Amino acid sequence: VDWVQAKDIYAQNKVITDIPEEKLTKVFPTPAVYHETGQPFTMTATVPIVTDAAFLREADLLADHFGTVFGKKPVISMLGTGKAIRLQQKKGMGPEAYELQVSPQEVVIAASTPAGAFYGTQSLKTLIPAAALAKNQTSVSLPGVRVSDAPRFGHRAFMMDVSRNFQSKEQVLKVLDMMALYKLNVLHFHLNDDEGWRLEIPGLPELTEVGGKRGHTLDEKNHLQPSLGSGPDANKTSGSGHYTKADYIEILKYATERHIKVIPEIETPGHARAAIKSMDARYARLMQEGKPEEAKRYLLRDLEDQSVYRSVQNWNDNVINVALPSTYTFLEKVVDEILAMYQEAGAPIQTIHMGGDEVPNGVWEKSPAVNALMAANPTIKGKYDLWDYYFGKVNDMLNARKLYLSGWEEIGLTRVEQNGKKVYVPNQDFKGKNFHVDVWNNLWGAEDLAYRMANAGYKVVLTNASNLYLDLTYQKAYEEPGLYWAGYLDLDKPFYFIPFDYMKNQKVDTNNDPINPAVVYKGKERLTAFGRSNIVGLQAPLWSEMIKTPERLEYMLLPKLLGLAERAWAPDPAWATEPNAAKGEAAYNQAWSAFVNVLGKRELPRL
Ligand code: TNX
Repeated sequence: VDWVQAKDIYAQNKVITDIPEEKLTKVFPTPAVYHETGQPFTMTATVPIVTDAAFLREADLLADHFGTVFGKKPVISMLGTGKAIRLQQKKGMGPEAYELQVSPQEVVIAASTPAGAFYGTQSLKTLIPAAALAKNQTSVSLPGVRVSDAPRFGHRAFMMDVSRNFQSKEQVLKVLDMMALYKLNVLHFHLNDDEGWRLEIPGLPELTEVGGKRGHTLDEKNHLQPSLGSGPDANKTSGSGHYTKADYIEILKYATERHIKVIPEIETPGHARAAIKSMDARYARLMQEGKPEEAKRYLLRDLEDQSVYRSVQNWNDNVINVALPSTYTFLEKVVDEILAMYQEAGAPIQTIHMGGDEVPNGVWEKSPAVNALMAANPTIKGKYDLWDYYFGKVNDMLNARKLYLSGWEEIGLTRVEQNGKKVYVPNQDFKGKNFHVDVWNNLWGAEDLAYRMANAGYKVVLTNASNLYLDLTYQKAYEEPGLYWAGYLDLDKPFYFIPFDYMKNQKVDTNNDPINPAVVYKGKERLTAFGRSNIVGLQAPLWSEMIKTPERLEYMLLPKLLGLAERAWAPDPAWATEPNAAKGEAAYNQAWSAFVNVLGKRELPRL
């Protein structure tokens, strides 16, 4: 048995066969209100899609989908009586809410907004029997349902790391389609890291010429390998690469049509080796051309810096210097070029994610530029003051462009002494700023960190590593390659995640995990009512140190992503609050079967 077969065995073991198929909801994620009427609608290529003007784009995408079912696209019109699929604008519904009614005479999707109408069409798509997708059909029977639905969270995010290993534009578009089908609305795009810079920035060609090619990654034993993964000799196509400006604009347009916002991440000041090396190369070139002033313009490190450090992932040269004016010139240039791409694509942008995670101790300590900054500003006394200085400046820079700052939890943390111990606490200086933070650490005594930050006033996107890090392997069995630093991650982990009380009912399935034998809730702080109002959503990242091919990406993504989609969209299931364990288990089993139903019979790619 190898790890590829292992996933199938795993899935088979999980299939609960005693639930009749007709009892499963046919719309996924589970809608807020769902009834089956037993009165199907027969769809053919000659049935028109009749839409209000506001929903023409959504009608067109739906028609495209039926086009693949029938081999012929149904007609779209704005007027028409008789048998039809109707997209109707209705006042007073929520920003992403929709109603869907399938009856023998007509299918009606009602919503106030194009996003709502879009989600109605996605639900309708899940009603098409999977068999119909296999070959050209003359007609398909859509089961009769009455659905009234709206998402629980406004921020339903998938984070895609294309730095460690690259994925093609085509693969990104495929991921966007998948996200749309499961009603996810944010693609957090991790565009740079130590191993690579993946977006063309006009005027800074070195970023992609140097930063898009060079690469290192971790092997199965977590040892650094200079020529694996994103290096030029990477197997298949996933190593080097970048998106041109035109590619990125195409991605943005595609996402926008599908009501997905793309949050670009510029990872700083740590995890920034590719950017640093690229700007080093630019410096060397311009020095050779005899242009020393221009050479320094975008430099990201202090050439005199003697500091010694090691990042968690073993780099000793991956942190940007926060004291150099050229650092901010660089960031402004990158931000402005990115904003120009959004403008050209007509895509919305409210925030840029500026990273902020995992800056090692020892950085900046022996940098003359940093020492000069500290001498001129007596309030800056060490790493954490420098941290405030840096993110304060970055925040102002984004605010000046009508954007707000988002980042990993660290952007909102500071270190203080409590009872003789140094501990991380929400940074009061930044409290009330319009940040949003992705809180990943729910381990090692930081189990309640997300709630502490939300209670302190930060807008929080729950990104709990042990439940939502899709790059963690499914299980230990069969020597499946991959990371497991926060435990193993199968569909149970995201599925069992209870956003407002995430240690409750958590199925601790440790797979004999030697690193995290059991997640024990050490945190004391519970979410307050105010804290609840600050939880803006959920996010699942797929880090790509180990993702060297598109097949690997899909293998790690599915079915785990469905767990995220369900928890981010659907209300808490009965079992989350069910005091009777047996009943809770039955409800879970039913939901599991719904997954398997979706997974086995719908349009999901399988390995
Ligand atoms: C942690 S938690 C990281 C990433 C790695 C990932 C691997 C966080 C924000 N950073 O740099 O890719 O673990 O699972």
